[in-house]
Amino acid sequence: MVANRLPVDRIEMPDGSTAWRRSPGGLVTALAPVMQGHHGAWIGWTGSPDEKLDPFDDNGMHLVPVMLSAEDVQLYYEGFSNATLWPLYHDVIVAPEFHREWWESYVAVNRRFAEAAAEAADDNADVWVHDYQLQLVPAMLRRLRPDVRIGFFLHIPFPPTELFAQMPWRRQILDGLMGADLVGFQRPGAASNFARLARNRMGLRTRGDRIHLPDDRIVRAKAFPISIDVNELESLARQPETTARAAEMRQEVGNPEHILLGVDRLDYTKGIRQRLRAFGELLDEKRVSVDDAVFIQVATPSRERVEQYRVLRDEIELLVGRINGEHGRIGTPAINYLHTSYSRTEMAALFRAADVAVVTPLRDGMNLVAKEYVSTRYDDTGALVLSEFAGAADEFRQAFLVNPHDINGMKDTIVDAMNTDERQLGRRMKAMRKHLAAHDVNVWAQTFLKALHDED
Ligand code: GDG
Repeated sequence: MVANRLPVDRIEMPDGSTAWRRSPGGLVTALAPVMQGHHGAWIGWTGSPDEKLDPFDDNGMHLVPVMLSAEDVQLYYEGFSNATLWPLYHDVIVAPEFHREWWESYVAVNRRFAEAAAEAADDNADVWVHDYQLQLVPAMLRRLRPDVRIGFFLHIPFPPTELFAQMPWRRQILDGLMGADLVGFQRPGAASNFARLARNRMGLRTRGDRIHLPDDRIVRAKAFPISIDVNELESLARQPETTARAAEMRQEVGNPEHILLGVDRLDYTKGIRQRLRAFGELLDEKRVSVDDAVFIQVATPSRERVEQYRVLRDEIELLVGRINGEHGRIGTPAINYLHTSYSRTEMAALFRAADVAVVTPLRDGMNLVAKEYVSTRYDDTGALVLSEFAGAADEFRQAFLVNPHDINGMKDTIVDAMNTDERQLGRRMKAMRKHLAAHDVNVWAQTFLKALHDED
């Protein structure tokens, strides 16, 4: 496995020493058993700059740290990954910045990851490379180790060709990805964007999901929609402590008839502003009142050293302040805004407390929060308002689908979700839960790994 981050977080022990704890999150949960079963190595950064560590074993996995200097973090990670690729691949919601020194750092760091992978992989190993930070690794690794089989999975969207074409280093990125045997995307549309580039920019022949390279090699490009560890969150949600905590949360916000919930990294792709504006206007128009509806917005701190994220935080906090100032009362704010990170158990309780989950990204590869909310609704209650621009919308056709750019449409749909009767909501939720149960993250990982070995 090759990913920007290792699947562990460092924790400080009381005696001042450090230990490692498995990071939360579906990807790690899904892949840890696969890795343990295969004595696999995981190559990635520890998350602290300038730290040189030898490989070590943890939880049955062999972890191989890749060093990033403070300068690499600034240029490769915060720069090229998060201020060039991230906005470009998310439909240019903010303008991507193109800086040659960021690119040079991206190339150098990708080479470091490829070399570490080349060294760690057994003969004829399967190597699975993850995400936009490491798009050059497949070709670099193939040059070093022609014997290994290489899969690549992109967790974020892959943009339409017209947007991708802005990238000054578009050819190098396509060449990098073409080093893989299998390139996986969240949605079929992303795979076709990639195939179209292969035809139009690289002059390659494509047929179905197969791209034919001049050296007779075949690269396959296909959708593998990611999922979550359904049982993990559902069993947390079913615990009596969680039920009690959810009831307590409802009490704490004044026991309103409707609790609406948003949970996102504080990121401009998530449509937080649009959804809060919609809620604010519903209050302005008296279609909703603070007596019967409260919005809880968890905005997890994210990428705080990147300028665009600081600007976004100010904008959202201005908007929350304005709405609360206009519509809140003592002890009853219209929006409970929480710029912090919660434990998994608190998250499960929040999902249980919420009548309506409002998930409105302007663009999102998948969006796991939508799946997590559904996984906690074991009694088929609750409503999911979901953006058409999230990958999850391909699977959750029974959600209350919205276009987050259309504020009026979003207002109507939110009101509709709040007022739909229980039976109707139950039918919708049941259908979504059925889909989710059959498509959890283990199925995703197994399907990808099997496809990596498919010859046809
Ligand atoms: C990228 C793609 C794709 C959030 N706040 C807290 C917390 N979270 C957890 C959520 C969820 C995860 O973080 C966020 O996942 P998303 O999928 O919603 O979004 P990205 O971080 O942008 O992820 C996305 C994903 O990769 C996987 O391929 O779906 O499209 O952008 O699991 O629950 N978790 C805890 N406390 C918080 O405060 N514990």
